Amino acid sequence: MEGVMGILRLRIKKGTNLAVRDMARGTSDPYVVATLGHQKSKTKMVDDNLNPVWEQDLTLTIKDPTVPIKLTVYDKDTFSEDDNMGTANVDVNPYVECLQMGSDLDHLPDGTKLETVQPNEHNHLAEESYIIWNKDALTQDMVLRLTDVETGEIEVQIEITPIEDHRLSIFQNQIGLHGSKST
Ligand SMILES: [Ca+2]
Ligand SMILES: [Ca+2]
Repeated sequence: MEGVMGILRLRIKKGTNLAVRDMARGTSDPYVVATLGHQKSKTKMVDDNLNPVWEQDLTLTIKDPTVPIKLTVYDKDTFSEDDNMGTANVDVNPYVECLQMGSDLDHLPDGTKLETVQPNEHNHLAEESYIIWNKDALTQDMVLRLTDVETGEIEVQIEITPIEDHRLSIFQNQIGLHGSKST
């Protein structure tokens, strides 16, 4: 667990109005792959559905706050390579900023709104979203507009549970991570 700042649970809820990648059938068989650095995790595939409900949790660990989580939707195909149905990135930095509040977080009541995140060209948000402190974790519900595709949005919830010992040293980690290698 060395260098780990927090455990990140990504709930992949559903997709809306996704792109057609099986032209003959006019549909797709979508699943979502989440990557963060070298970590990779994916949802099950939903057959024949452009508005799939996955409701599946993927778990990743945050080590470097400058690396975004990349979500890619694919259409599962049997006789050819799976088709790309768009991507969206989740910036981890706003959570790291919240984690820097350190032990102050412990005194906050559940449901405290820590930050409002507006849609911009980097975060792929389709609408305004909030980082909430709830039950010893940061959570955020978001609707992400997929890029590199003609249509589609996905709904995800992110939940980050801070690792106690690393709370105070997060800032140092942020500065020292690049170029330093633990052996
Ligand atoms: Ca296909
Ligand atoms: Ca397919």
